[in-house]
Amino acid sequence: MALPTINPTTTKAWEALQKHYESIKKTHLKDLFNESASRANDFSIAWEDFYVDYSKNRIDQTTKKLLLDLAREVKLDEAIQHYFGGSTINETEGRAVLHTALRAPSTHEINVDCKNVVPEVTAVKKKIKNFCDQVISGALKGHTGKPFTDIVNIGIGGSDLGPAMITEALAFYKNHLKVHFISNVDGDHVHQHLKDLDPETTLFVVVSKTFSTQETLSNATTARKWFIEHASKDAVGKHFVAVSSNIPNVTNFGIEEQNIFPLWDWVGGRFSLWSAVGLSISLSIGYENFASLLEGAHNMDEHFKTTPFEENIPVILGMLSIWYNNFFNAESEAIIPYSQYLHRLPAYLQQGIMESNGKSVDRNGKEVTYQTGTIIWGEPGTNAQHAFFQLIHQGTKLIPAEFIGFKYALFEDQDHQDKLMANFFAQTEALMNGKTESEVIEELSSKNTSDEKIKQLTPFKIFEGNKPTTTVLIDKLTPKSLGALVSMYEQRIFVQGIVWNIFSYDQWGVELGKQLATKILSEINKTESYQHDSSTQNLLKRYLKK
Ligand code: G6Q
Repeated sequence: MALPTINPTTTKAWEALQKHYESIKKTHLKDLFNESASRANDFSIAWEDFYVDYSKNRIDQTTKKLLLDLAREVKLDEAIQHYFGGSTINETEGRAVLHTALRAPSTHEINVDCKNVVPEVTAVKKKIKNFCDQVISGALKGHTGKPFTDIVNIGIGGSDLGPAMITEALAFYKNHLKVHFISNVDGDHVHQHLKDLDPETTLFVVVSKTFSTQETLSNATTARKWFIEHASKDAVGKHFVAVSSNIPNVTNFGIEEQNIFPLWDWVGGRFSLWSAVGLSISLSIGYENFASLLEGAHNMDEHFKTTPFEENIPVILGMLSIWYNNFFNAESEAIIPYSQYLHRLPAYLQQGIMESNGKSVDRNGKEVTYQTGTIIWGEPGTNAQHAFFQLIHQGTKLIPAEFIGFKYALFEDQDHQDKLMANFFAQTEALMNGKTESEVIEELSSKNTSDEKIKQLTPFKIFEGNKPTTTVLIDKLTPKSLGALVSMYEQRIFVQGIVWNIFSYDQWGVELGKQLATKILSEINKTESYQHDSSTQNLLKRYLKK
């Protein structure tokens, strides 16, 4: 076994944390700040252009010590070595987990089964660079000699969410190419896009690690059919490229081998944007920017690998999440980017976090007896403030929230930026402080409200506060800082998976989903018939009655 298999609840630290929780659970954050003038400094980390302030969390020095004791007792340090060293830590699929190798400099040596994988990674990067340079410059042309104007990424899950999120997030850096993402097997998705595309100037990038995913193959087939109808079969080679590790399936589909960008089985789908799966990112922002994205991620990897736990951003964030999930029994966490560019980040992280750590069997093959996984949700601020923030402020649930913001705006509109960031800072302060009864009464009195009205309204206007938040303040949204941010979350996923003693890098639930519809589809196509429960039977009957 490459990874330790320690049940976290059997550790001394877990027991100590349980006791400690009883003593701190009612303590108000305001009191923690009043007790220590150095709290903000004590519980924050400055790293490169990141400033991570976790002082508005319901912790004290003892909490931090015990959480890090827990990390040590479950042998997180040993696990990190195995992870970066290329051990087979994805045991249920018999694979290493090395998306970190995709962003390592070409001088590094990372061995999988005694073979250094870095030269292969470097060769594929070169292929990506050459291809993107040619498409962007217009040197590579469509079948009628026109340069490409539109790129269509066809993929789903890990072959869609990462590239789509990053392309949106780095829209400021993009070139003239328009990038589209088609993922859903819902035919309206593909046809809605196709209707506006020009077959002479459109390049399709079919992304599927396995090249056997129903959604992607259906969408690619429909796109190919549309292309042949509007152009010709012979021209397919000029307009379709693929990213896959299944070369035979791709060539069977009709894409030539030289137009295939390979990836490896040690790259998990949801961690694959750093590989050729990120081709559409590189096409959209140019290879140099794509390389900066990788560089930022690599820098965070190094920080994670080499920094003592006390100052290690992913370790601290991961352990805080464990604290709320397993001791406060928090049901979910919010991620609120104060940047419209990052509007797809919560959805992207939902996959990374919930697919990786949504497991109920531990690394010993036994059912876990504690909560794993965290439910992630969020939307950009300030929009989120006008929507679900009410529940975070005054609802009955404890929702730890992460606020991500940038010091500098990309269009340098200082007026907007100041307003945006005023909200950013005000919300975490308000979530912490709340509003006391006397503050509410004072506020209402100052508006000449009658005593009767004050009495009636006061209970509704009180905010308990004590809502934990973590603030990630970054200088500027650049490819490099975004790479570091995404890596920060990836490494946090790893930390939590190790503590929970689960395998974070398989996804049998997704595999099941891939099989389920096949049976019913054959029934809809009237090639088979099966027995179902009466509910499914009725629904199918209704669907088939046209
Ligand atoms: C990610 C998952 C899943 C996967 C898609 C697409 O970790 O495994 O989201 O990325 O199912 O798979 P293919 O790339 O093989 O089409």
